[in-house]
Amino acid sequence: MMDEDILRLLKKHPSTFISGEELSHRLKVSRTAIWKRIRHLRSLGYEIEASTRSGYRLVQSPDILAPPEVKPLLKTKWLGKTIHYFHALDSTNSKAYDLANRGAEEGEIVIAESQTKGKGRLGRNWFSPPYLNLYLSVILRPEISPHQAPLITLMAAVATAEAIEKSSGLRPLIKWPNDILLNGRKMAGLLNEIKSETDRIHFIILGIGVNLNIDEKMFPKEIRSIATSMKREMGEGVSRKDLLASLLRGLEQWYTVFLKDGGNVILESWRRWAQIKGRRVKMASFGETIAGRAIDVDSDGALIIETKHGERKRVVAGDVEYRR
Ligand code: BT5
Repeated sequence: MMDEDILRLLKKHPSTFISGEELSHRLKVSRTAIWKRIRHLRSLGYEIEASTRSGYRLVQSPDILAPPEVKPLLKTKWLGKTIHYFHALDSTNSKAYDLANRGAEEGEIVIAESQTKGKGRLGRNWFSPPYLNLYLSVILRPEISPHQAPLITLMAAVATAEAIEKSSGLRPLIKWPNDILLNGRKMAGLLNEIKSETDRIHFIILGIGVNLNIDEKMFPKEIRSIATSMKREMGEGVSRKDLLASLLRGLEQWYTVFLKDGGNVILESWRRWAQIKGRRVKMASFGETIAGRAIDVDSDGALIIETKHGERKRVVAGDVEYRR
């Protein structure tokens, strides 16, 4: 908490110094404790001028997603009140899974500025360079049956699409089950991991990666033609922390609705974002290839496809290709 308090006081008077004595008086801690926190803030990238005579002055705040930058923007009741923040992690999902296993509570979140082993589905990789994008994992402990868990993925997709639209005015398309596309390219991906028993969920880790301020040329060659970012689509960057705050607010609202009223409202919204009915699709699912027209998603979030022989197939997981 103290970092946020110090920054709040420094930001109040951006061009003037505030003495160590005043800070220590206001926050009721020693001047040495203040100095230690200032050193910590500097290590996070805050440029803070220190003078023995006059005290401290904030020269510049870094564009980072550290709690002191994010918390003042949060408009949530419980989601994101505890933020586990890292410069680098192997994967925010792995970290969140670990924390949840040790008893972390619903609503705690993990954020990293970069990931060395960002995870996609089926052992695939999520490209996660530092300080440009969003890599977020949310711990949820819903009291629902495990077969309803896919609805949480649909919910996260809706919240992500909405947050993207709010901050850019662009209208993304949700591609079942976990992609957010703009002009046919992937801007965001979702990876949910569950720990459950047959009839009970211990926790769900909601992993969300959104490409925000990365330049097209920075994408590795293999994905350059299939990936996009907010910057590429808009021609300019966005505030990562504003987008994060708006995403967390949306997630909290949708999750509350889901727990209270069930999945129908989410499915209705999801259908508007996904426009899936009647699309020609080809799917690979558990070694089988299915081609046909998408009919809809069912009440558990599974995709229903009608093959050219008129046979209806229900698919719970897999990779979809949209065909013209
Ligand atoms: C996904 O998998 O789309 C899930 C991505 C989830 C990433 C988040 S970041 C925070 C959290 N912590 C994690 O460790 N993961 C989650 P999938 O549908 O399997 O797509 C993976 C494929 O997308 C790769 O094989 C590439 O082709 C492509 N890809 C990789 N990095 C990308 C990027 N940054 N942007 C767009 N496409 C990418």
